[in-house]
Amino acid sequence: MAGKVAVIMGSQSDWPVMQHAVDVLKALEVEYEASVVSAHRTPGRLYDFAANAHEEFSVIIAGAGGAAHLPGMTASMTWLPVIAVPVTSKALNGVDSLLSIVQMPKGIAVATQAIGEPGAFNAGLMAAQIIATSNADVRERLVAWRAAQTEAVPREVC
Ligand code: RP5
Repeated sequence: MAGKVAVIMGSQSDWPVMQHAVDVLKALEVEYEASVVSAHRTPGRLYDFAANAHEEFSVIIAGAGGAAHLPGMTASMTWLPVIAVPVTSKALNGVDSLLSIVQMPKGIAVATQAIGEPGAFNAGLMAAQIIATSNADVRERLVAWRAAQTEAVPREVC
């Protein structure tokens, strides 16, 4: 069934955050491929990836930090949905990444998540939700995962 996710990040140093997206995809048995694609250090790699991504993938998760243009540049070159993760930065704790990514000018859409680990985790979930619209197996696992999460919240405070 359809639905492979590309997980790209601007640097190997983004992996400690971005691995949380991959953790979710693994848990829900969603096919994925993770790689480093830097908008400013490997622009040729970015162009090749974005121009051809629709032939292999259904959704893209893009994480980057600092003056983070990877998600927006990727989105400008593909019609696939791009889910963005503002990676926590050393200088400004990811606020720079968030503001760089979230303020996309009108005309090119990027689905920006929260800064850091929660954003990466939710990016994985969002990608799975998109895949679930056309893949019944992923849908079933996602619904079960959500139910287990709900079940795990105790009512009583101890
Ligand atoms: C961005 O610059 C990357 O996404 C990363 O978050 C940040 C720092 O990269 P490194 O200097 O650690 O490779 O392009």
